[in-house]
Amino acid sequence: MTKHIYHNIASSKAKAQKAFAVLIDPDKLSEQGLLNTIEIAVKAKVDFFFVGGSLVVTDKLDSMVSTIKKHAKIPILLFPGSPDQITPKADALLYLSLISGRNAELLIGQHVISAPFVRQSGLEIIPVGYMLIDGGSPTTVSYISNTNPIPANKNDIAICTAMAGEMLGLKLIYMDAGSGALKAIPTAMIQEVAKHIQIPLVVGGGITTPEKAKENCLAGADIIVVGNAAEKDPELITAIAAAIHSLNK
Ligand code: 1GP
Repeated sequence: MTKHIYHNIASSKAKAQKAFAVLIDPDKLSEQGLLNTIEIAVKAKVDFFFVGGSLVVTDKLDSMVSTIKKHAKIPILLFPGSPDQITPKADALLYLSLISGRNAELLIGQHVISAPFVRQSGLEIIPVGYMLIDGGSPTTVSYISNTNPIPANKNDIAICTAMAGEMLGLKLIYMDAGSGALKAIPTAMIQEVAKHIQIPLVVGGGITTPEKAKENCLAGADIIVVGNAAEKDPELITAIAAAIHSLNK
């Protein structure tokens, strides 16, 4: 397997090309729902599938990744809530360190326990500084991770956290209000964080409109992630992809 996904993300950033990732939560989509989402995503030229969730209670991950592989060439990046959400059938692993929190397990503990298995998977490993931002109500991820999100009006904390993540050598910063967040991350915070880091910036959580997706890109996000809204209305994928890609020359 060639490991070129991060290289492509970084070179897109260098060219100011914006990308769209659709998040697939294996618990939430039926087989038919997945096929429908794949078909729409292929037509809309979606750039990535992220697959995973903070709490996955079914064992459909492996078969869902196989189904995506069978029907699309869109790269599949695992976005695991825990080390058991890893399958070598995907293309890459977002190797998340929850740098907004102070839960040692999610900063390093689970990485240590799963290291041999992760290495053996052959997946491209992309080290990610994962930052939870308060989205207005407790989300599954804030509950499960047992961490406090960064308050949505504390730009300075977000900036310093992202800067520290970059200086630690992490390759992406992912700012997330959490799946289904009431409020998406404020544009001003995205703008401030983007100004202070060189590495690509991923933004997700509570994004439900093409306008917000585009606004986030203009503020400096490089990859926009949408899960919930696309589950409810898969056609939204087409509109959001068009809005994001309209910024690319
Ligand atoms: C969650 O960023 C993702 O981790 C996507 O969030 O499901 O709210 O789009 P939504």
